[in-house]
Amino acid sequence: MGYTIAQKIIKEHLVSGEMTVGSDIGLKIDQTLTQDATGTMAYIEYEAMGIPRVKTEKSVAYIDHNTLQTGFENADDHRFIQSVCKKHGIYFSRPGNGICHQVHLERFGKPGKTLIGSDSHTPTGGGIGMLAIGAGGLDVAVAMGGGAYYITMPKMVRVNLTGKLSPWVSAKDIILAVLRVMSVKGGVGKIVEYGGEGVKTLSVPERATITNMGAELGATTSVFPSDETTRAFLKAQDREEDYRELSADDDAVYDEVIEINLSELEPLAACPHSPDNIKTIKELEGKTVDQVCIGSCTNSSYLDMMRVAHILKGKKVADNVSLAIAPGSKQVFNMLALNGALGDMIAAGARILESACGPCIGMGQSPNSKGVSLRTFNRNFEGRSGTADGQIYLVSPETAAVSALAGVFTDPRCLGAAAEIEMPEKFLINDNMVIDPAPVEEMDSVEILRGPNIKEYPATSPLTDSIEASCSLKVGDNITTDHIMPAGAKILPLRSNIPKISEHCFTVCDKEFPARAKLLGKSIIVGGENYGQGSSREHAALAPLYLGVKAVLVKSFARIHKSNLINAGILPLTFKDAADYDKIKLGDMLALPRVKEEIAAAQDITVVNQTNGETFKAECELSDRTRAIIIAGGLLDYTKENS
Ligand code: MIC
Ligand code: SF4
Repeated sequence: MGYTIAQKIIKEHLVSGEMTVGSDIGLKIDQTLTQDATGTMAYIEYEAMGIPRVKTEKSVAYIDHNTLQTGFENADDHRFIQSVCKKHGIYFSRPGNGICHQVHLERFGKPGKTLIGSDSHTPTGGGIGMLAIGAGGLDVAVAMGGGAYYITMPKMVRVNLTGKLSPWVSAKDIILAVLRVMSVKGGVGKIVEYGGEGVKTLSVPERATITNMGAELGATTSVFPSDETTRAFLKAQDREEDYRELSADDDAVYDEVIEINLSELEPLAACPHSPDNIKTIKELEGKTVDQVCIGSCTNSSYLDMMRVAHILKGKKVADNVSLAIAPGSKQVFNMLALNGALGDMIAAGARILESACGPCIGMGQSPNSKGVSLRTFNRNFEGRSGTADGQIYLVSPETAAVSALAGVFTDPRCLGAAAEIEMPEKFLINDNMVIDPAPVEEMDSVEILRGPNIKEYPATSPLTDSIEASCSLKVGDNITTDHIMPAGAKILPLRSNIPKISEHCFTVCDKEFPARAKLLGKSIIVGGENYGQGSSREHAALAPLYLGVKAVLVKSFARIHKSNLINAGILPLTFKDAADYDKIKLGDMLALPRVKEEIAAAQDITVVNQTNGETFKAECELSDRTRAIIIAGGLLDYTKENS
């Protein structure tokens, strides 16, 4: 039996476990990336492990999220990360150099290598044939220290691309079409591999748009083959030597196959408030638009920006629209500046932003009240834009640009014949915003610069024999990490200060939650399906840990959040019978009388609702390793105990 692309990379990197679906496998990690909003905590954790120099082939720290410096906090964090990088052997990508995923694809990603990143959109690297996975900061810290990264061996999904996109239909429309088929939880426990004749018609950045938004499917990762198009991209980035051919064997076996005929696709939008709430632009045509934002790690490549500039050239943004554009990297930005495309954007009336996440993470450009905002981004969760009643639609750069000119939703196919925009044969290479680490002989003399906002990792404790705690919060299905630990300009600067950031935990759902949880001292959160979807932010586990949350009892979990809970020593429990969800109310006193014994013996967990007398069972799906982590009180304690 042949192998899929992902299975080939896994096989080459397997350090423990067996490649059978559902088994716990350990992978050797070649590269890591962090961004600043998760990075400070990841480096605090790395320091706590006491390993002098990273053991990976390449580790890069990017500053791209917290670039709005409204106080000392973010700038202090940047300096902290920069000094840690210098000391411990990590490359530092300065603020302004671009969004981590875009820059990593351009300058560092290599086909066939493994990459984990403390950001859920790390699978962008799948566009270049990497096995690139989003993880919690602590997992990334462990990998930097040379430890393996553990996942559950996923199922394999093949998306067969046939045909060729029509003019003005784009890669974004492909992934929105996949989301329409699979939904935001359809990818949980799976790797999505793209194949078929249609692959050849897509450039590397277009492939990366698709693998980036595999995160929205809940998939472990997504991957494209590495072929002549990949070679040409790497050559244009002046690193052809990094090329390696990679494709699935003809007799590779997939658990699921999805067919997408590119020729039949039309421009699509993900409507508020979920990336899988798909409509065609035709259905929305004529609806008034208030704001358009073009950029983010999904759609800010050179090709995207050139198409946008082409559409805007010689035209004017509609009076009712505010158009903001953020090129994804310094490389892209600089090329647009030199070839005149930036001038076309400015002349049309676009507001040009720095190369960073910006509006995607609520760092500025929040839309007006009830504002309709068309964004080329990847997430449109409620409130994420910074405007609680903002109506965010996710669309392609082409749809965004024509709609910005028209002032209403407009199908870009009205532009007629396709524009002649080619991938450059040579990108502009200038890595002067990447700072190298200090040579080994100088590392000891590097001083770590710690600002006053940087606080310690919250206290953990080993699992107790039993737990008695009230239900401090009851929520429904598809709770995102933006619900649990909101971001935005006000809260993001607190990412290195868990006591402070925890005051905002779950306030989107219930303003009283932080105070109530703190008062209770220990408590349990109850939720529905796909709990914790979205971001990899471990703060969504660390803030509950700080607030005394002992267990989260839900119908199902999203992958990264579940492992962040385990890393923080919080019990991830699922209802054995989903109907038992109705047997708990906010404030009920819950008891897990034999929890430690049951966890140790891999048995179901007994839950007693002492308030109404109901007793039922919950599952705690753990591997031998994660069981030991939970019993130890989290991954930091476990790592200390085992080193
Ligand atoms: C996001 O898109 O939600 C983020 C901000 O990039 C997060 C990381 C974070 O919360 O810092 C992610 O996707 O993991
Ligand atoms: Fe940044 Fe947005 Fe991409 Fe997250 S999704 S890495 S916030 S651009």
